[in-house]
Amino acid sequence: MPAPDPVQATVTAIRSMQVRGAAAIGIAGAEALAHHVTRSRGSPAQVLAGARRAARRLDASRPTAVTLHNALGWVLEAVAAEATAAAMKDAAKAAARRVAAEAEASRAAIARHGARHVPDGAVVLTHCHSGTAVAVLAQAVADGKTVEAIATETRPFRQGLRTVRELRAAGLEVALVVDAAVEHVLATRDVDLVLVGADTVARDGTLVNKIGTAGVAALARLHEVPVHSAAGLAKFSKWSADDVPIEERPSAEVAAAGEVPRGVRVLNPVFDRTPPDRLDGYVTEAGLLSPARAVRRNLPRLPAEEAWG
Ligand code: RI2
Repeated sequence: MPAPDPVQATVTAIRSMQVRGAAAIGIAGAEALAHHVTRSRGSPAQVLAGARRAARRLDASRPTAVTLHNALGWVLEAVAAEATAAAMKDAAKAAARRVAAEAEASRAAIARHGARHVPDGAVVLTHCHSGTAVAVLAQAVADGKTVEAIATETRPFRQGLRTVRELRAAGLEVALVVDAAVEHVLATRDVDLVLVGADTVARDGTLVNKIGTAGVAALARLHEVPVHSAAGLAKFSKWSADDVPIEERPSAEVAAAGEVPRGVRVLNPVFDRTPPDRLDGYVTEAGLLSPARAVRRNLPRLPAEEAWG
């Protein structure tokens, strides 16, 4: 029996949301690409061409989160810089290891910086599941603070259930609310901070994140509650906000067959765009920065598009 194709296995895992969360998708993509390169045969030109084809297949599996595109770009850059097939294979493996190590270091740095902006006794509203935002809140508790989190359910995939499990295990007081309760929560509770993750930060500082984020941020502005997004280098992108593709997932995630009458379309856009003027800042590896400063700092560090050929 032929060995399973590592690229197809990862594409399937990402498409089916077995692997989800922007950072995790990037790490999985880089590993699959490196695995593919180590198995490829032929001349250096053939290895590079095969790597680019595999990278394009992986890249299409979740179009919105730029972490995948960036991670694949870093591996391609490393492969393209070598002159022999053997060196390309070593470089791909090393680059994938670097992507994973940097993602871990990035999360730890963001947790340290972000926790400083979570006051003792704070009530923090969060949306969807972001491993990075969870790390910030867990760090605040590890620093000795008492923190209460209110997490949205996040229809239709209900990532909020994972958020409440992880936050509770980290020692926070936790409440779960349906997405439609956000305004009521902001109107009736002293919420100190809205903290979310990021899938992509566009070059004008627009945050592309789980569907509903833009509305949560608008309501937070109305109630004068600061909004932070936890976003490390791998989340930044040279794309303009309008060029960030918004993934549409299967309608069955929203309504099962037969639940709506024939002729009714069920739309399932899973991300939206929050303009930078609705954000107080990005918590990055360098601390809490305004959207403009965060972009200025991170844009020059992104992989060059030329690596894609
Ligand atoms: P971390 C998630 O998307 C959420 O939108 C979350 O804010 C983002 O990834 C970042 O997650 P999905 O994969 O990288 O659940 O902080 O659609 O873990």
